[in-house]
Amino acid sequence: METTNHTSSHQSASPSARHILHADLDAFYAAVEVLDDPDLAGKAVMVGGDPENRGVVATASYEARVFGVHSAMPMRTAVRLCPHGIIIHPRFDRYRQLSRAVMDVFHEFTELVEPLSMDEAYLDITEAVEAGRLPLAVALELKNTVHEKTGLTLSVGAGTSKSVAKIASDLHKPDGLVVVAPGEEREFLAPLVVGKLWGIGPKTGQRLRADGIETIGDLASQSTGWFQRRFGKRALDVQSRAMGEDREPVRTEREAKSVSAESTFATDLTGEDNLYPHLSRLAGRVAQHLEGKQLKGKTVTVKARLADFTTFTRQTTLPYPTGSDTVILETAWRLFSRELTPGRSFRLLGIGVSGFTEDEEFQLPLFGEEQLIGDGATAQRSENPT
Ligand code: TTP
Ligand code: MG
Repeated sequence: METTNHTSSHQSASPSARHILHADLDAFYAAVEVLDDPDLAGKAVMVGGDPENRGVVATASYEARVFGVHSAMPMRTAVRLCPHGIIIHPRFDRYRQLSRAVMDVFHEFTELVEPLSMDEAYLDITEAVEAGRLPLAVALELKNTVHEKTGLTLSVGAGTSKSVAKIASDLHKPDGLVVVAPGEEREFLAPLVVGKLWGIGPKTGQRLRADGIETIGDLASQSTGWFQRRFGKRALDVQSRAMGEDREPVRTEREAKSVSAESTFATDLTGEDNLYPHLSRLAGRVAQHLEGKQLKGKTVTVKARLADFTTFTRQTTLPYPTGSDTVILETAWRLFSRELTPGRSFRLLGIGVSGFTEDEEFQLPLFGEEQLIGDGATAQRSENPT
């Protein structure tokens, strides 16, 4: 196990410091396949769709990643890069089962668990630390308990904010453990590339680099006025994240108001063939997040930004709550395809689901979900020129 402690040995936090863990299972779907078939251990495992059928890699074992295989890559490309790779079709029910077992372990450590997807969550462990435990000890126990109870390994980052914890957990994957001590956030973040910061996508990263801002340290040393000019409404958020000082609370499932995913493209895109795959991927991500949070919502929102930065949203409310990627995608596509006039060029797409049900249980529709989404939905329009 790799254990890195970016700390000086003493950990006297200021009284108000929070202590947050970000935990993320390693190569989740592939790891489950290895768990259930030990013959696969140490082999290049690629979980995903059929290469003959334009299938996509959901995830790959670290042995396959060495060859350049990664999530969202066409399986055909993966097979070319890693011909000896073993392709396995996903078994979502089994992944959900293990996800629940892992989340149950998280809940043994604190009530304050914010799942982000099936294999990832924030844990606020401030209470345990205030009771005298070191974040490092809690993180180690979390890793050990998950491994004992499920056989899976995870990477954990610990810090005084969600963004620092998340960056830390990603740093020494797989089986990583990185603790950033209170007061050392800026030093920890400084050498990392700006793209590691939540909210800095490839395009923003590229523009910052053009201005000589490569690292989070370069970013953090800019003036407040510069952040304001550069990021407008988002200035304070970006600045506080760059300085490792963001105050975003860990939100338990019930507090979530909406679940969304968006992406800015490396180049502006036109046409159904180019845009549909992105919408499909976003729908999958949103469905995965909903699944992780055990939520279903009735309202589906599509957000789009044109090449000229005009931004608009289109929204519809379904007659029943859903968490299904198919329903979300079909609904989003129905909303979006109306906006897809020939030649119209898009720089960003996003999908959100909101309007969560209060009840744990709700009536399933008598018809299949897919049949229902065609009718019964009401559309709203809203525009905002950001
Ligand atoms: P991730 O945590 O992003 O990836 P991972 O757990 O496979 O690998 P890592 O060690 O880097 O954390 O996603 C969790 C699971 O979600 C992943 O096992 C498969 C699924 N997934 C997709 O289906 N499509 C995707 O594009 C991504 C990124 C993940
Ligand atoms: Mg993972």
